[in-house]
Amino acid sequence: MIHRNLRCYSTALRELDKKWIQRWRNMGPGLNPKKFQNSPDAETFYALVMFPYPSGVLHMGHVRVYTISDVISRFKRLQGYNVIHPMGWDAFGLPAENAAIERGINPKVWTETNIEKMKSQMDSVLVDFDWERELSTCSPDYYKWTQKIFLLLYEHGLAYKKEAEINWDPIDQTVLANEQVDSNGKSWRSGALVEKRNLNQWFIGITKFAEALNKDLDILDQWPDKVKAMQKNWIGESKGSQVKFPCGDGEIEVFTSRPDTLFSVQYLALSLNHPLVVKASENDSKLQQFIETAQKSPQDSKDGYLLDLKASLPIDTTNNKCTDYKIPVYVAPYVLSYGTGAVMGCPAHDTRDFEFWKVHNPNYSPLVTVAPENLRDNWDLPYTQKGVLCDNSTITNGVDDLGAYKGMSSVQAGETITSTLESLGLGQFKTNYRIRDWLISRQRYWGAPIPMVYCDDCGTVPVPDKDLPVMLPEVTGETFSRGNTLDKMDSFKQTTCPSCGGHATRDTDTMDTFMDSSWYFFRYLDSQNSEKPFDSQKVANMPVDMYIGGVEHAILHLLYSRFISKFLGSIGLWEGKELNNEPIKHLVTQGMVQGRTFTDPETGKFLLPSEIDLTDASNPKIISNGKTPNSSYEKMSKSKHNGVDPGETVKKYGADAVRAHILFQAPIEDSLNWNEDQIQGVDRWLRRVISMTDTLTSKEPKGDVARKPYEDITLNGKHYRQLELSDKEVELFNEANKLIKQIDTSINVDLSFNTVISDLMKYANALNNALKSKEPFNQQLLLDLYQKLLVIMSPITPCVAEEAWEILCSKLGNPWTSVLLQQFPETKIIENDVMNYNIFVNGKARLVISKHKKWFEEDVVEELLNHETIGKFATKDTIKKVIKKPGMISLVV
Ligand code: ANZ
Ligand code: ZN
Repeated sequence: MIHRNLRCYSTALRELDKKWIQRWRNMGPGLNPKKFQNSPDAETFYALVMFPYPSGVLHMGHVRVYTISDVISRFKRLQGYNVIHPMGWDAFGLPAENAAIERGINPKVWTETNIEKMKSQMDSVLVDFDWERELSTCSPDYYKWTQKIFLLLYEHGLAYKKEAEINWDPIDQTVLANEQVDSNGKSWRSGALVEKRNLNQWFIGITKFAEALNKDLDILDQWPDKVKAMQKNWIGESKGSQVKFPCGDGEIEVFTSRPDTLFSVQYLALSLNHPLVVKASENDSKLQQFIETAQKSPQDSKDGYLLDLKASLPIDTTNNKCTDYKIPVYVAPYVLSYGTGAVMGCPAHDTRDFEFWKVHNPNYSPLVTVAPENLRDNWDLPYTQKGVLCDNSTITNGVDDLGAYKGMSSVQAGETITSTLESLGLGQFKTNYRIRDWLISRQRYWGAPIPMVYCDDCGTVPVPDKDLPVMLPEVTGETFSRGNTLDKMDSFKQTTCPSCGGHATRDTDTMDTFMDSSWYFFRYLDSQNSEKPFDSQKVANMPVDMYIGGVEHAILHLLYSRFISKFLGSIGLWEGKELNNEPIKHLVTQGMVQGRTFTDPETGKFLLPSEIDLTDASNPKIISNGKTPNSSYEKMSKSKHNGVDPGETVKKYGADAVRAHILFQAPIEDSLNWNEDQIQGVDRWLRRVISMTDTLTSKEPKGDVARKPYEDITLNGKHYRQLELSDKEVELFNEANKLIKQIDTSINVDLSFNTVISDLMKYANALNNALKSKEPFNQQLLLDLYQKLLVIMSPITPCVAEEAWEILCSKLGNPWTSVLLQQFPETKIIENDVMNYNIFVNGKARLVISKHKKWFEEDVVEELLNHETIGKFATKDTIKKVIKKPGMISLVV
């Protein structure tokens, strides 16, 4: 009798984990809750959790997010859905390659070992994934299809090669990702000052989808606003005009969001790689020097280099001194290479332009052409708001004469100016996007090879489908040295041209790992397909119903996933019309797990837990000197000594308690401050729930209590015709049902699991009080409510629920079937149906009895005549008339 051992509960709860993991695993297919499916035509719920990088260690952040998705999945299954809850591995990437370089381990072996470790750690927290759908992005039968998707992009003109700037580490002779360059512009590994180099790289044309990616954020009504705002900002839609400034024989085209400021232009600025700059630098060594320095060092927005070029305004207003004014042209690193790579400088109306102008032309004041409508109010330069077009007659430093434009509002002027430009062939309305095409080439070994070959005769040739995948060659630790590993492996690099059969070389770069993760949620639905990435029929359950993961992926991963899904939809690989080919209906971002962090108040050094005396948790002391350390909650990390090992915690308290604790501590979007003291409360609750089986089954059913009649009720699927409940019982029944209803809402509407746990605790308390109460409670009712409690707890604390369920079954002599196979209980509230009836005989009140409120509709006379009090005043023969109303029966004799 395991539950008796629960006095020493932490050991016993841990034993429950082992017992049930074993039992569930060994159950036959029909009964096995892990394999359970609701009826085949039940609705499907696709619960997706961001797949991890297989680092080999599961941290508390993982445990939190998997617990959330697991609990949601289990609830959905209880509520009749067929749930898809897959897991896989985002297995390409740098750490594996670094392990190979540092320790000579084969990245593949390293990755596979880590996957096995993490899988068993996931098991130990009872997370129930569909392992038959498992995928790993580094396995050839996955990356074959990543390569195929690349080729599809290429076929549709959405993959192209272009020279691009990369971060080059001159010591390690390798390309670095932006994240590997620190804030001082140095390599994270070698410490070398990182250089910019131009390499021929593959780009994916995400900008062609910019408009849709921006617009469709509006239909994602179940995404956090915060995430949508970040995506919007990243895409950076800007409505404005494209304007051509005549310059020499040609024109310089700029994009501006403020065409109304055209007449305030005092200079133009070009990006470092603008074609005119490239041309000018050919015989200008000073300019070359300027460009080189600007590329190396972090960019100062006030840097500039004056070119030997003059431009003029494209529109001539009468007597406008601007047209005489020859506009200087600068090269300025603050102008980025997106849009047209050129900016019109309006010192009076733009802060950056104002600062730039002050440095380069301190003697010329900014030229004002837009001013607030009410000039009497104070206003400063730069005046960056919209307003009214004004000239010198109204403001100092204004333009001499704005002609017809004078007095127009910014909006009106912007439209008029752009239309005029359009008629002159010197401009147009334009929507611009800040997002740039996606550079996917990585000079790295551990990634999916880019399936392209280069032939002297045929040029760039895609690898034909029949030759996919382009396999990563096997390596040993020694294969790695400085530079690009694949580029140095001739066996890989040298190949034959698929088109002419002559000699060719392979592309030796691999793809950005965001390519791997941009489509994995499709593959889960058809993970064994050896013919194509996935079958359109098989992915009918897309879009994903709920996607749970970290907010750190709010921009890139989610944007790339949305883009690739839209692309795959646009070429008919799947049917996602319902949501404009958006892959994710509901996005949930979970908060961080933070650990208690101690630092020395004098040195600021992070202290080890072993250096702190926590006898009084609210008043910690540094053991060595008795001083009070600074204490805070911060993101768990090794360097801060504030991490908590999930394995240890599960060993100590059992997985159920850890899961419930995690959910209980904070709403899922908030950060969770890990405070183990509070697991005790959860433990007590779980212990109490199991121990209730004792009282429930040992108590003699108390009969013979005066009960009030009650209509039929259905409990736990069983129908009780004559169950009679006392007021207290109705109260308990109603409380339990209200809580169930509330829990249902918390799960399905609010996603508020901390309140689910507190409601379950309230429920258990109410039941426990009833069990302990002197007043008798109907045994059947208590059993039913208890069973419902276990069913609702089972998604969160499966072992405790299953254990109690089994004990109950055995004590009641019922055969056991897993609690995990039950259904979420229906709820019902019993209205208080009982009321007092006044019984009158010939107008005199003779009796008060409590009856069902509909009792008066029945044939009450016979029952009344049999009552000893009424029987004294009336008999069958003397009755003349009966008046029946709710609460009142009047007999006239
Ligand atoms: C003149 C002007 C006057 C501007 C003014 C703004 C205010 P958003 O809407 O954020 O995209 N710009 C255009 N291309 C650029 C580039 N390649 N690199 C850096 N800056 C660039 O911003 C659009 C504005 O950013 C444009 O409008 C342009 O400056 C600048 F009172 O033109 B504006
Ligand atoms: Zn060829």
